[in-house]
Amino acid sequence: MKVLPASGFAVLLFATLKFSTATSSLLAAAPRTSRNNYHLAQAYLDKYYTKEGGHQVGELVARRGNSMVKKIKELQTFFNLQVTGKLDKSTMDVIKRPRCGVPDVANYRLFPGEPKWKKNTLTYRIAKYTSSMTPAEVDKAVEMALQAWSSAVPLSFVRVNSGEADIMISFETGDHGDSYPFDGPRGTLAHAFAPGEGLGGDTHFDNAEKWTMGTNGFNLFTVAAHEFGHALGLAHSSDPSALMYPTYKYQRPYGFHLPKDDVKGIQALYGPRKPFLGKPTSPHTPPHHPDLCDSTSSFDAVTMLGKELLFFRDRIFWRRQVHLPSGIRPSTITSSFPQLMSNVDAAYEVAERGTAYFFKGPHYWITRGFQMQGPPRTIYDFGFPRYVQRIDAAVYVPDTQKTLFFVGDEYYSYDERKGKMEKDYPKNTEEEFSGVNGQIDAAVELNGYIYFFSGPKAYKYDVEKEDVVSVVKSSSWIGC
Ligand code: TQI
Ligand code: CA
Ligand code: ZN
Ligand code: ZN
Repeated sequence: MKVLPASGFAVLLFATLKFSTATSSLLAAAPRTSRNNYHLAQAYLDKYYTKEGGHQVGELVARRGNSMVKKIKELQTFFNLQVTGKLDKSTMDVIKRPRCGVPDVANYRLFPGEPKWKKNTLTYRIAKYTSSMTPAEVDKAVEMALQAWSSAVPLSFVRVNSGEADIMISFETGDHGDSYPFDGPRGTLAHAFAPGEGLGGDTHFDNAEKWTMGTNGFNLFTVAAHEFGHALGLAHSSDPSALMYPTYKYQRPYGFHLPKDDVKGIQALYGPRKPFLGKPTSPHTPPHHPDLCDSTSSFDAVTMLGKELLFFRDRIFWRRQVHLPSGIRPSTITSSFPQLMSNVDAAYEVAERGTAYFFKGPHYWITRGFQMQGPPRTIYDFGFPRYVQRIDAAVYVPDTQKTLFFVGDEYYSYDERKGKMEKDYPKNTEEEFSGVNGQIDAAVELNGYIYFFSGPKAYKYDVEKEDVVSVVKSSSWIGC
């Protein structure tokens, strides 16, 4: 078996699906006494929660009991379960799930001496811009990259336009006076200094790179989010799913969530955000859905499914009748599509076939209504090149029987009749869909119009006129 990092849901999802047949038979064979549960849990916790577990040998039974509770709580926090410290049903379900043999320990690293900021409000200033993006785009990418971190810890970032800020941000070429000259296109993209006085926190981007909002070049949000991790005190992580892992992997700015390992790392330095509001959730209220009507957020995916429109964001989806904007209710994705869990990238339906397709990372699932049809498949079945690792949005256009897949600032066209990707793609989205700006987060076709969701905006695009006919707030679609 390939060794996988055990942090994060993507991996778990993979493990669960892959071995689900083995699970059920194992579970059926195991006697379900609580004593048995205790020993199973103990073995599991000792194996995967080794950091505290190693030095228990020879200690008093009472102490050992205590540390079990601690480890159970850690596990419950890790798997987003209710933190009871007890071996309740949902906890035992996780423990009994087969998995790869890698502990759930963190892989983040701090710098030697663990430098960190000694105040909670930090100033930043963008002192020099690049010519490859507009200043407004740079401002937005920087703001979103800082916000990715401030959402996890009690830090706030305040922008200033003059004087010395804690985090001075600039695009620089070649030698720029800090004895770390840039090297022209590719190679080093950027660097940041660990927290401290003077150069501390300062973040420089190589102006020789092609910086972009999309995937055509280096994505500024992605690189800035990584650099700000350094500027806040994180070194590189050995967890390949971490933002601080030292390889470039495009991250979608909208709907971005700091990976678990980075959250653990930054919280090790600054503690969690709002530590006193962390009330345990009762078993019958669903976990908090922050700002359901947040007018700045977009959707991860939108699709028709039968007679309903489905809107996905994070762990939630909304169902509505096309012509009835009332009675829209959010529910968790897990409750209807357990395999998808959260953060669906894209979805579309081919109504005449009665099938829908849901995309998440390099996998997709087929459904008939709410019924999943078999295990996940790979998106490379559609003929995507290997560098496409996820899809931002997908929409089926019945008139042409083509499905359009949006990836970064480009899109692909898939011929559903021939079952083949069309030649001469990808094409640039903004060039082909005049009036639609920014990266597409989600798209859906209704009565000859394609609705494109991009950040807080929803564009209504007339397919025949080839132009945008109106723009509304994305959130107005779910009754906000
Ligand atoms: N720049 C390196 C980086 O930020 C510079 C660097 C190496 C560094 N080791 C460091 C900075 C330790 C602070 C502390 O990682 S880079 C990525 C990657 C780079 C690399 O240009 O190579 C990103 C910049 F590898 F993750 F993709 C941004 Cl996202
Ligand atoms: Ca360079
Ligand atoms: Zn520099
Ligand atoms: Zn780095």
